[in-house]
Amino acid sequence: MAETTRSATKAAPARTRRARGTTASGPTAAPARSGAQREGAAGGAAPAAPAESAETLVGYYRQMLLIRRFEERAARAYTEAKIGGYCHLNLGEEATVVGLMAALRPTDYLFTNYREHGYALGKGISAERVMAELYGRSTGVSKGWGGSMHLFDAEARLLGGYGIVGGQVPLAAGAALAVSYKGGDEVVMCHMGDGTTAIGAFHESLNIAGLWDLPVVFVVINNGLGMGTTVEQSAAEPELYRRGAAYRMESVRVDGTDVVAVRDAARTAVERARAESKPYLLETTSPRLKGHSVVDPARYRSKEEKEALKAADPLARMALELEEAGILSHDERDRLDAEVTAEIDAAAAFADDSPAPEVSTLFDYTYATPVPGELRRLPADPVFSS
Ligand SMILES: Cc1ncc(C[n+]2csc(CCOP(=O)(O)OP(=O)(O)O)c2C)c(N)n1
Repeated sequence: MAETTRSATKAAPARTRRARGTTASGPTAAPARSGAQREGAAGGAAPAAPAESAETLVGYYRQMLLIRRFEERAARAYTEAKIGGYCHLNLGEEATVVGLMAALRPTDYLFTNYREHGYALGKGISAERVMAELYGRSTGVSKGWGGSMHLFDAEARLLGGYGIVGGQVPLAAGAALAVSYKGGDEVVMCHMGDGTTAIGAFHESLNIAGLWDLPVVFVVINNGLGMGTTVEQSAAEPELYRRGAAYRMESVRVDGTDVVAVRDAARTAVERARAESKPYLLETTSPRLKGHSVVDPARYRSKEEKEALKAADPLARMALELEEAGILSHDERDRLDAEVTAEIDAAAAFADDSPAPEVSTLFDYTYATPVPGELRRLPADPVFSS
């Protein structure tokens, strides 16, 4: 049975029913800080998991498979020197990615860290445009200037892709303030790794979001490691979702390898942010199947640990579940795989065939508005060549 740290108070009624795979923590009794707004708004039972249609489940499986094949191709392309710079993969997080994205509307905003290829795909950006960005091509989502860590597409409302650990968290709080100020009903979702919860900006952002009732869902993607450091080595409170209590923010931990459980927990969080303008802290737990980035052989993991990871693979688990439930046979799965692999092959070919960006556009996206007297320092510029 899941553990709870909720205090049964008037402001935070005990949950009567909890979504599958979740552990919850609610705000403790709050003095009347924002008056009636806070009264009775801190609890709320999570919706029961609906029975899923075979179509929905196969659809989720397909999306997870797409992310898996995309990331495998990215790793290969990196070793072929087609991708430069840093490159971090979502291998092991596929169920988390798909579950979280299924809870968002197209108009909702998303901020992530540098481990974001799958989220870009989940936000509806084509595999071609994401792969082209990894290859540094002008057809990429960030016109080839961002690379793997800086995917950005304002139209899809993916507002990055950040390489600075925790850099995205205050920006997400700021975006939620903008939504709130304009009176919109969009929600901001902000992802980060477990290691990020020790960064000062994480706490500052949660504090302000709690204080000002911002419509933002913070999601800690807990893969057990910040590079090679375990959560237990770096966090005084390793049950990270409990950090929400310090900001009187409802928080839940969910099994990140269960796509439906993630989606349901995320829906609860997102709807709470949308309907009540309350922030939420969601923690998902999933394995990081490979190293921190594609160049990390993860030598800090024992042979036994690496072996155990195979059993934790969410994609293999879902394939087995669908087969056992008579929803997707082995042959059907192979066909799906061939289809998805062809899609990724096409994305890689598109990236390969795309041109590099023009050098003259190097500084075009540095500032939102023109900077008077800016020294552009392009190759033909005397300042650059002198
Ligand atoms: C401010 C800052 N400090 C250190 C780094 C170096 N660094 C890059 S990734 C990383 C680990 C972050 O781990 P976590 O937040 O758990 O995310 P994950 O990589 O597991 O997704 C560190 C320390 C950085 N990029 N930014």
